[in-house]
Amino acid sequence: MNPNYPELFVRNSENPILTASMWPYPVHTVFNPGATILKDGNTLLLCRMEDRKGLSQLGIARSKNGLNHWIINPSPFMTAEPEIYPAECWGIEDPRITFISELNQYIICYVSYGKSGPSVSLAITENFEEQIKLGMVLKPNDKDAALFPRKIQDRWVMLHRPIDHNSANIWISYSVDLMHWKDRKLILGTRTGGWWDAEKIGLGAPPIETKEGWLIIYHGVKKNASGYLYRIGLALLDLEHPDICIKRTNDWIFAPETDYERFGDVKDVVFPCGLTLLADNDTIHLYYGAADTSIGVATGSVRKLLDWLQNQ
Ligand code: BMA
Repeated sequence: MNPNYPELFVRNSENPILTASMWPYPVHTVFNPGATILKDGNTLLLCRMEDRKGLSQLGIARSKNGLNHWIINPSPFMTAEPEIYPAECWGIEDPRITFISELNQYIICYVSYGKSGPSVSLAITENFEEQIKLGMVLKPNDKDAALFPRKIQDRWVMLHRPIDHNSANIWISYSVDLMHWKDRKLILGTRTGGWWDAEKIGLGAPPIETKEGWLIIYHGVKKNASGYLYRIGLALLDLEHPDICIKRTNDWIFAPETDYERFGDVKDVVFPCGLTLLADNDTIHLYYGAADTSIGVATGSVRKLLDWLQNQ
């Protein structure tokens, strides 16, 4: 940590909180979890688990306080089913969970990885006991998708990251039935040259609704002589017109620093896919994949993030 910058997300001292060796069955790595707080108050993480074939599936870990004493399900929650969904023949990855109170269901946006590249698929679950896959909704090459928790002007809204003309930016799309998405629009693009988010960007966790707008945590990638660096920044989208970005971070706010973030299967990666907002409606637990190998959590405050963003 550099004392000249604010520490907007504070790492938990027990990080990494989840590693492959804690799993009740063989997995090579666990990372990039989606997150939610269940009706019983427990935190649920839907973790990407990569095996020694190199392919990923999704498994559940639960904890009372979202920090420690994790209980891991004895078998995966969602596996790739290439016979039914050929688009997931190389696995399913990077889930992002949104609770939709209007439907009383959780919607999981996840990456299906197949021969044409990554695509966005949806699954729906009431209680994380079982789930129903809705199938692919955004064709390859597309990923890093999450739903907003409510309809905006009578339509469901999704952020996602298509590769368009070799450029990886955050787009918004709309749907009336969750299956057909249209009116795609670019809302946040990579910057250029030496910027920390010049190579590619993508949504991190699902948007957080605040009075000031939708707070977005996104990852930005910089390419340098030693490879790619995955760091995290913020943006604020207009509440009723989320295709309008009101504010965007100049500085990144969280970056690989510790050994477990700097070294692993893919070095120098922090990659959040989920967060929980605690009962005070301010404290955030941000869950992130560290070096594509393990899972870390860092704590932040919505108020402090917004204040910092407004002063950028
Ligand atoms: C991205 C995704 C993530 C991964 C990251 C770093 O493109 O594939 O799943 O964590 O790269 O390897």
